[in-house]
Amino acid sequence: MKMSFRWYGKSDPVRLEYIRQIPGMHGIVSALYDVTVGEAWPVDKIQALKSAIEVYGLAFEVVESVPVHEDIKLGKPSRDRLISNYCETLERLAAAGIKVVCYNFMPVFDWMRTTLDRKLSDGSTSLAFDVDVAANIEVAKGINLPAWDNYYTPAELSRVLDAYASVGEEQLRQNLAYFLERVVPVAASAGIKMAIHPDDPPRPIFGLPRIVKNREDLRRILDMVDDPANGLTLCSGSLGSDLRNDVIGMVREFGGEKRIHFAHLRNVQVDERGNFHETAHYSSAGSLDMAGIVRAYYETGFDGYARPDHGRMIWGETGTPGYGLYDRALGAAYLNGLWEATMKSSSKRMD
Ligand code: DNO
Repeated sequence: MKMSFRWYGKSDPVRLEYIRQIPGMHGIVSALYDVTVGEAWPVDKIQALKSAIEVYGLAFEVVESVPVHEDIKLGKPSRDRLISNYCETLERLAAAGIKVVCYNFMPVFDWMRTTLDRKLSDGSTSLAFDVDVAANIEVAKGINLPAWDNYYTPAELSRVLDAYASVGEEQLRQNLAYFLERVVPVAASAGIKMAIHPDDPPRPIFGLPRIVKNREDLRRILDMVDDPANGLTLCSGSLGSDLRNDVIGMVREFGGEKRIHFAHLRNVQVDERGNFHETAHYSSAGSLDMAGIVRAYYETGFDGYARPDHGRMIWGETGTPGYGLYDRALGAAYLNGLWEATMKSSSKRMD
């Protein structure tokens, strides 16, 4: 397991010189945030990002994310040109030493929450999702829920939402298959592993189709192109915010088949209805058995990339909700501790 840390580039208030001080930190997960979605990433910008990271002795081997243009998800005629740009980006990233590319296929919105600063009993704050609040906003169609990595102006947003009126789950799946059939062979020959991120939360929002929610969805996606380069970002917090999802079982199944290339590790406190808030990484803080999840990775011989995922805001830190330094650093230390303890208490030894 190669422990990594997400960094939002030069404008991220979390500094690389601090990230390198977290014990056991292997590398940085990042992206170019100033390239228009759909355009090929310029080689000089990729190189500049790589150098900025490597100066601190950290590896740059994972990109999160190369966003998929909405026309590809919608299956519009322009998709062929956009897919060829996507392939160009993958080849350029491979040439710069990138091994894994994380992406998602969520229509319109990336992750979604109803609160970014829910106050927890210890005084920290975290991201939360309330089913009723989301439903009310959906009814009012006042789309002002917080979402990251949301690239639309309000006018574009209403246009793109309308465009989905005729795209249901089945059509979206076909559009994903079309994308994967073209992108995976290029990734495979360049030496890149594609890793789709699950829907977050793993349920439809605003009536939009969602096709990466559970074990069956993941299985269908892997079967679309049966190649190790068509793999998963297994996000414990996203999948785990539906209590019907057996995260440990998914790690064992898909990890056993070597289709998990990137592990997002975080805990959530969830109720039966799907309300949840994010917690400290510790098992005792939330609904997920983090030790069991790490054990499943260990026992399936996982040697891919992992990162602590969203943290709470603690110790007075301000910055990007979920992506401060302190709680994610505690998370990385805890996860590394679980890994070492699992390894040393196991008869099967691996590094
Ligand atoms: C949220 C993240 C997601 C993820 C994308 C991958 O914090 O896990 O935004 O980066 O969905 O494409």
